[in-house]
Amino acid sequence: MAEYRGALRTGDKRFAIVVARFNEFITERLLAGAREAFRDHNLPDEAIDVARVPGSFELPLIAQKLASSGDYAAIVCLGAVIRGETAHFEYVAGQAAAGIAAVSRETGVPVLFGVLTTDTTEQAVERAGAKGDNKGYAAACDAIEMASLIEQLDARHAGAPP
Ligand code: INI
Repeated sequence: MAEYRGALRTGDKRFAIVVARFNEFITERLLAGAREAFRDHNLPDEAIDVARVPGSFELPLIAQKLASSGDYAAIVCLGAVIRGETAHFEYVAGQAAAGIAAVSRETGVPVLFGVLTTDTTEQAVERAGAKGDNKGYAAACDAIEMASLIEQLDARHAGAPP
């Protein structure tokens, strides 16, 4: 029996972050958290590209463009959808989640869902705090783990008989 587990090692991989400008005071904190997580795992700033989109609804399209470039080991999507602010919360949050999941499956590149979906602004602020309480930090760590797992599975597959 073989068991695979992604390691929190970045190596010479490149990562991309797509961040929504809507609720920018929250998403900038998520972005800072994601950058910090990559830095904590020895990834140089030059190995990270950041793309900004208007809102969470636009995250999947740009994630797809970046993922299909083949340049990145994983993509981190960051956004904040707050129920109190919109009657179409379900549409924005639902499409962001479904779109991000679809991009990941279609491209085979891990695309992480670092999108807060909360009832209130206060809840969003809480989840954009320091390290362990920052969903951007967590999503970047998950991106490193998933990229490593994919790398291991690809290496095993490459060595297997056809
Ligand atoms: N986008 C968000 O990221 N968060 C929100 O809370 C939000 N609200 O409240 O509407 C939101 N709307 C914008 C949406 O993501 C698109 O950018 C817009 O509809 C244009 O397509």
